[in-house]
Amino acid sequence: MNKIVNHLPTAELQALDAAHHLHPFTDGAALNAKGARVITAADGVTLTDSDGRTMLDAMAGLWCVNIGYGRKELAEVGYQQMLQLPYYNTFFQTSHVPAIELSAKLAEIAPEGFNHTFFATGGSEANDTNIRMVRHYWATKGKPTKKVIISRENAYHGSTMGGASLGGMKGMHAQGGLPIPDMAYIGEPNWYNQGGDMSPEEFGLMRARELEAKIEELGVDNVAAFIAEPVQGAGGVVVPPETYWPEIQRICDAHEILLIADEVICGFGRTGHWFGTNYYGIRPHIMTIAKGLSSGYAPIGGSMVCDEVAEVINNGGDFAHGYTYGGHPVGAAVALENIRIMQEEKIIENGAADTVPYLAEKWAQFNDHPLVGEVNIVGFMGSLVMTPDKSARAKFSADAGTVGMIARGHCFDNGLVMRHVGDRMIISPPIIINRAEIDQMFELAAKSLDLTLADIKAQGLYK
Ligand code: PXG
Repeated sequence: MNKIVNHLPTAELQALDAAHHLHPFTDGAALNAKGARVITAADGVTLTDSDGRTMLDAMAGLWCVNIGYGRKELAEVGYQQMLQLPYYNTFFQTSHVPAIELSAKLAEIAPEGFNHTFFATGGSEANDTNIRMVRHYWATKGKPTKKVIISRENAYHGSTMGGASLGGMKGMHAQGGLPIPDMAYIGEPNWYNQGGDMSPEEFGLMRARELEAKIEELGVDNVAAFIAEPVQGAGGVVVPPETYWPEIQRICDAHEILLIADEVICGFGRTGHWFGTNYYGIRPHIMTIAKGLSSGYAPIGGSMVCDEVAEVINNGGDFAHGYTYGGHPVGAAVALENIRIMQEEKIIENGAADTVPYLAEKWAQFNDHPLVGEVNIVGFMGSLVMTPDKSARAKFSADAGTVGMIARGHCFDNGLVMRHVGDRMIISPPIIINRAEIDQMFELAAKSLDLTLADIKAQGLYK
């Protein structure tokens, strides 16, 4: 394969990066003082940086390279599509082949009753679409007061004004005057950190019933929808107690509101199923999709809507909404090829039968590590909660994230990209990861946890 290796030396790239590039979710001054790690190539589950160092990417980029790096078929399809039709839109009575074929393919793989997609270029845009679409839906049905969207604390639904407002991250709301009006929040189903003396099952029910209480408090005539990730991803791979989703479903069925499942991370095999919705048996009205839809090879996202919503939107006159690059022909062609490969190679089915249980078994071994208070795993997404005292589910005396940052540093130094969210370590590797690579990931993670434990003992953070 022709790898592009004629780049500038790392120090020069870092200097240019510091001089001209503003990074997302980054303390710019701190980054510029040390220089960014520059990734130059990748193959399978392995990244290469500008110094030629390799790392096992246990985050699949940003939860998206589900099919793994280096699939030439996707490059070929993108190239051919650019030659054939690099751009056209689907506004003003036109359509194009990749968007048509992708929308039909999505209808085939999605849960029953999902036959329509409104395209965007990523998850944030798709969630912005959802805000406007659910409000337009209710207005079209003669209920214009149904506007409030209920979400959850610590949820992540994107970084646009709409997406970040739907999200429940306080640090994000604090910047830029968020949330926008008509948003409401309930607690997150995070038993480990918030469940106190309750059993996980009791806590799951309690959190779900906050939705019912919130609908009653606001008045159902004012509530448009509830949005949630089947498993919270960016919030730290927070897996809800088993009682949670059935109770949420009961509440949504009992009240006249729409359920939006944000499948941006959970979709396309991440949970060992096509959608997180399949994993939990949830019946949403709308699903947000992005990331694994194209395995990150090209930007594309969308809102899949159930037949009832599609019918109202289709018959509600002009829906005055759309993005220049929504359903971009190259993104759509690449997504189609990605899904073709997933289907033909039975990537999700084979994973579910083999590597999903294998990873779960390996990951569960971290229960025995002295630093680990809880182990979570659903399909190919997992977390480890670090604690100075397992039995008390205690927090560290240092600020949240201090120990997580130490662990993340050791991971990088050992050639493993494993992220931290506060003091949780999270993984979301390409779903094509094989058993040998899972073993390697586990060994590198174990080594990094051991080094972290030694460090924090020396610093007096572990009793
Ligand atoms: N919904 C969910 C559930 C997501 O995880 C988005 C929407 C927004 O998608 P776009 O394509 O607009 O980024 C996401 C994105 C992190 C991290 O730190 C997670 C995401 C994005 C950036 C960082 O884990 N998820």
